[in-house]
Amino acid sequence: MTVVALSGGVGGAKLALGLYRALPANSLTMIVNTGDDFDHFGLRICPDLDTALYTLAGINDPEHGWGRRDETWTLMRAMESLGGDTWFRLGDADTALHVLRTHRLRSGASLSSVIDEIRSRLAIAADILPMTELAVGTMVDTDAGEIAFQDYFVRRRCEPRIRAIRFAGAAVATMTAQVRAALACETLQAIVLCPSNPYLSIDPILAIPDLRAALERRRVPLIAVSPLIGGAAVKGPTAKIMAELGIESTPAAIAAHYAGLIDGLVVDSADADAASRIPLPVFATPTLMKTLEDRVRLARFVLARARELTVRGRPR
Ligand code: FO1
Repeated sequence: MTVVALSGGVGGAKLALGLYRALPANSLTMIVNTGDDFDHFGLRICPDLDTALYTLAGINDPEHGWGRRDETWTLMRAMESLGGDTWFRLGDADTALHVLRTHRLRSGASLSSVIDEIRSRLAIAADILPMTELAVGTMVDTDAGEIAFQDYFVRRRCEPRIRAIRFAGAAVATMTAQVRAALACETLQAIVLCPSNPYLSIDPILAIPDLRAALERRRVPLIAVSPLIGGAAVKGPTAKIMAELGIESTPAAIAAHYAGLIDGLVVDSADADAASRIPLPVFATPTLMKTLEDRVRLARFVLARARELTVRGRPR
């Protein structure tokens, strides 16, 4: 049995870790957003892929969710003293990964192969796949003009008001061969949309035309987990962005956003009454993931509910 999880960064990786621990070894494949990737000081930075690697390896910073635990910051202090930019905080150990990846990519390696090399080094028994090998960049149109993702998210702390979001390059991008194989795998049992920001983190994955088409052709249930708890996001700007885009921050709006794609939605117990307004199977359970036990419990719940679902419009 294998399970595919589509994920962005911190929130999605929490559930992915639960799935990783709940499933037998080598049963989980993560398809990860690369719309946040960017070049900084000449280094290729892939935040969501690195968050997936560090989280599944158990070496992520538990406070921020991104970066490594027990990190040191000599590089950033030296950078500051030299007058360099410090708005994007690169830890010393984390930077080793950015340097190695950049070196490998410049030597002609694919991003998929570099991530797989690191995955193997970190002894992770799950596949971690970039959604595409091609450049896709999340661009945020705001009242301060159009801004690249990290500039909006980190440098400007999501403060500008969002008017629209686009994924530059997505229309001509294609999924990787590994993503295609994972979605066509004979032993695939379920596909999970992790509780990442739907607009900034899951949409870039869904914007790749052949990847979306493969999801639509699936023969297995696709279940999403709402990132909202009682109308607010646990962390990050999901609710703020929904308000700015004129969307109510409710599970019904999340279900509508994924309409035509998902077979069921997991919502927090605080949102249990949303079910009556959603034309899909809705399952309520506590979705706040503070501990590893919370992550594994939610993962088991999601897998059990996925087993009960039928794929819309098609017999299984
Ligand atoms: N997020 C921040 O809010 N501030 C940072 O300084 C920061 C540095 C950083 C370094 C490496 C890395 O892999 C991720 C980092 N992130 C940081 C997270 C990153 O911006 C992610 O794209 C977002 O969390 C969205 O997933």
